[in-house]
Amino acid sequence: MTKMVGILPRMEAEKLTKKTILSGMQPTNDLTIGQYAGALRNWVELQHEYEALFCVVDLHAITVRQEPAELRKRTLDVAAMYIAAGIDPDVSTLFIQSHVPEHSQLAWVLNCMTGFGECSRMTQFKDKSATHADNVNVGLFTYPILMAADILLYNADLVPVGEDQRQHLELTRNLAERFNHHYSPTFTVPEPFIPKVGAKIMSLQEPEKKMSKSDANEKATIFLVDTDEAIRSKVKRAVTDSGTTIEYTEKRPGVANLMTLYHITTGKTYAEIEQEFSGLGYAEFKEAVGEAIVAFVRPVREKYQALRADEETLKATLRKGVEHARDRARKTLRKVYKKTGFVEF
Ligand code: ATP
Ligand code: LTN
Repeated sequence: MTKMVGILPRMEAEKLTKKTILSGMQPTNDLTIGQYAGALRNWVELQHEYEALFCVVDLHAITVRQEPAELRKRTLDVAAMYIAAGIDPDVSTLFIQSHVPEHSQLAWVLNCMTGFGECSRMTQFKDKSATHADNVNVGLFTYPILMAADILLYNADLVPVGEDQRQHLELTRNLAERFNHHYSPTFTVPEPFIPKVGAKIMSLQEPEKKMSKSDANEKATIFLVDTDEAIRSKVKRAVTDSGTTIEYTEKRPGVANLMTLYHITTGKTYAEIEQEFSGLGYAEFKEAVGEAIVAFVRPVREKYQALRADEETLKATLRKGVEHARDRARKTLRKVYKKTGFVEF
């Protein structure tokens, strides 16, 4: 191995020795500051330390109804946003999930190893069945198994996600262990990477609820494509409480959430923020939070718009990514098929 490394280009050699991270997001709407805080921010941080693969999970997106032209556009939008937020396509592998058919193929094998009861317990399934009661399809039910396939196909060591994905990661770990135990060691059992701060950014309108890209109330969510004016107005109208001081406490989720957003966009600690606003009121605080988010989002939005204006380059980046992803995926699937007992093709 050491000898081989000497004749390989540096990046390829590093890929052979580094641990792997993998993550993805659904192209169901514009990305939010919540997704940045919970996941994307850590992808950017970790990409240099790990061999990093990031996909746009379009197969997952169709578990709720999608308009085809919109889905196609949003898939490229999300890929561009990954780059705009700091993913370097020369360092990380970026690709579209449906371009690697091995995801669906491995998902089938894992489907046959997952209990009906295990899927029934998934809280995201329960929530989505309630919000999409007119379309509770089987794909929504087996969604976490496809996610497990995404992760296990690349033997990811670490999966950077927000708090709401913890249960899916637990299922992924169980499936990896089950397969390894039933056949022979095959999959890496992945660890979730859920940040201490920012793993669950709350809605600006209902601070007891997660900020979601599909919230019906636009004022509840800050999108990374929002204009400066939209951001200022959303923060100004954010629901707080009847208190007056700026303190980080779970008892005041609205203020705590704004403090977290201020921390994410400025790097200041909670103690520094409390100090900065001691003696000042909510109006001054919200104004500062609004400006900090504007200053953070503006360059991301502008870079995104430039990337999106050149679709050919974006598609070429994704084509380059998929080649590397497929190489890895094929190898894992071949092993899995063999161990399962399928005759070699
Ligand atoms: P939806 O609400 O439409 O189901 P979503 O907003 O949860 O979607 P996903 O594509 O499911 O978006 O999430 C992508 C990643 O961003 C996941 O790792 C998820 O945990 C993280 N994430 C999403 N929303 C938040 C949030 N409010 N705070 C922190 N992390 C979040
Ligand atoms: N279910 C995830 C998206 C997702 C994902 C993955 C995340 C699909 N496949 C693999 C990490 C690794 C969500 O955020 N809703």
